[in-house]
Amino acid sequence: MSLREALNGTKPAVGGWCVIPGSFTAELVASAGFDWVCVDVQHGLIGYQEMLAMLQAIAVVGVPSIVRVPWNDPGWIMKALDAGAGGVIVPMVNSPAEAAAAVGACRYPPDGYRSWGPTRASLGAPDYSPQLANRSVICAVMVETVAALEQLAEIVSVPGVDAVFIGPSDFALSMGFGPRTDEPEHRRVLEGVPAVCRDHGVVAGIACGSAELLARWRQAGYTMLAAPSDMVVLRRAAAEMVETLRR
Ligand code: 3PY
Ligand code: MG
Repeated sequence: MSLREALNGTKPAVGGWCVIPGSFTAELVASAGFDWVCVDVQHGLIGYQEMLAMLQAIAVVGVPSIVRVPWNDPGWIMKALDAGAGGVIVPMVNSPAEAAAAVGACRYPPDGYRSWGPTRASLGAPDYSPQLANRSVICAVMVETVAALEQLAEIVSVPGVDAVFIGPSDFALSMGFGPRTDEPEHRRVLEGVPAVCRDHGVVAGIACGSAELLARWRQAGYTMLAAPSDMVVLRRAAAEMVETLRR
């Protein structure tokens, strides 16, 4: 199944999230049954070579992959796509112009300005072409500031924006709250996002720090739901194990 099919299915698509560098953890996360897996090169401790090996490991399992690039940087977006990511999550997209720049980096001309060189992306795909890539690659733009949210309708109207991905922590900071806030106003505003996305045929995604938050955001209408990262899962499980053993 392609990333696009996974995100546009009838059921919400739950994603695994990798911040630990290494192909084995990526393979492990991909094998857990998630609908898609993100390799996080923004806040994850992952460099380009590790990202490549992780994309290979995820592909072995047969799960769609997406890379969160470090920034809205065409060089990084194109390198992640050339390495075979099914799409990119682009941080801190604060205006329609920035969304258009992110989309343009994902699409070959005439739809964008992606440079030709699908080194790994075209492997095993004899029919790979600019048109096919333009149709299949997912461009998810992160809305994670008050300024971006104020322009949400304009951002989702940019042709080629496939998904909006909310960063609740950066959004909280931008509202003047702490990164793990549960302020009603933060929640209320984010609950309004899926309807705007739906009206424009754009997928609504969000990062979820816990299973409880994932259930909350699914209830609110988000359909691209990122589960807590490999690091969070491991840290919590290890702490629980130590606590149980010391009782
Ligand atoms: C945020 O919450 O700001 C994020 O980017 C989550 O990954
Ligand atoms: Mg963020």
